[in-house]
Amino acid sequence: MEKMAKQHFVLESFYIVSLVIQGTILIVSGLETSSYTGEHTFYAAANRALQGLAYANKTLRSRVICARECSMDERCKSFNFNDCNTMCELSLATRREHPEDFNATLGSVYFDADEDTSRCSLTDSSLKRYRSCKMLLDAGYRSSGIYTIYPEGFSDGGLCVYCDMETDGGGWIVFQRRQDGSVDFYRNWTEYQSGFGDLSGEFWLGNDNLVTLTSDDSSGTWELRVVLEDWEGNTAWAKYSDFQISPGEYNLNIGQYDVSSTAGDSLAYHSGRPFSTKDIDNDAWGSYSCAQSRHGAWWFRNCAISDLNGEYYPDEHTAADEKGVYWRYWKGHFYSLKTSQMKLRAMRQ
Ligand SMILES: *[C@@H]1O[C@H](CO)[C@@H](O)[C@H](O)[C@H]1NC(C)=O
Ligand SMILES: *[C@@H]1O[C@H](CO)[C@@H](O)[C@H](O)[C@H]1NC(C)=O
Ligand SMILES: *[C@@H]1O[C@H](CO)[C@@H](O)[C@H](O)[C@H]1NC(C)=O
Ligand SMILES: [Ca+2]
Repeated sequence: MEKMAKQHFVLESFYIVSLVIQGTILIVSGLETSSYTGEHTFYAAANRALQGLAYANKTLRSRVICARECSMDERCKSFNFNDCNTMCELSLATRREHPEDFNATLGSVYFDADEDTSRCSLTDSSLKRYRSCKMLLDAGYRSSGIYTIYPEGFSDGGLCVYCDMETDGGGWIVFQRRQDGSVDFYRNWTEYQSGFGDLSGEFWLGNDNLVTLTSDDSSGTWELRVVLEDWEGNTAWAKYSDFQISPGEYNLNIGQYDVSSTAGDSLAYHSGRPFSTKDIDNDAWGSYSCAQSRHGAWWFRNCAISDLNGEYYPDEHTAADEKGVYWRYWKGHFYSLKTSQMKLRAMRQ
């Protein structure tokens, strides 16, 4: 194998990737230089991950930087790099030690020092491209996590999503998550349009992605599920049929509220409304800006019966100004919730 003084990144056909790192490493940005002694060769298995053995997770720019992190830490025996969300997971063990956890994972690449690892690649020809989390579930992918899906209307690279494979039968594409306030949700139109945050933490998947997903009716209509948690650990949910987001102003279209839901219907009030953000006021209340006064971004009418993109409070906080993360018919509009998730699933696929 060819060796170079600098990092060397060989991309062969069929995803067999080798990475040789020796001596001084110059990181691509050109700003950061770091050196260490020793020599590390990592072999790659595409579309594979060693699951459940990570001792550290980091969002890093590339697999080369992830390789450097691993080679600089004595504890690190292998790592997974997910191209979809550029997540680098360092592990204490290798696939040989835990073959039962060495699973097929679309979009992830597993690396360790074992030459034979490159034979474990799963190539495109042995992998199907699935259009949704539901199709992945039906194909046997049972763990919740980050996957690349290939719905109609997206480019070849597909769409990187978090699939919830457990709730209510699984197969849900999560498009909103609040859980700790680590991501600011008081953002502008452009940011809500393209999405923001971190798929393994708090995020908004993006209004354009929602339009593209829900406009593909080749797989039937979509259902929406909202899952909420209060500060005492109680949970509640609300489910709706025929969820669709329109192009243009991202109007919220929802059908029937599932009467067996436990959270109450705090979304019907917003049905049909366009989206509003702090910089684009599409609410029904004249020159007053609901998004600005509520510190949120939602399908506001004369403001809100729910606003799950409101300001995150580190406790229930009696937000008398309705600025919190709330769902009125469950805990009222002064109660800011601990967690919220919004997810969609194709009803027939
Ligand atoms: C890996 O896949 C196997 C078989 O599908 C499953 O039993 C196991 O739980 C998976 N491991 C993890 C950590 O998800
Ligand atoms: C790393 O992330 C995975 C999911 O991507 C999670 O299951 C695991 O608990 C995380 N590990 C650590 C140490 O944060
Ligand atoms: C939206 O916010 C981003 C990030 O803060 C900023 O770069 C961008 O200029 C803003 N766009 C508008 C139209 O204000
Ligand atoms: Ca207004």
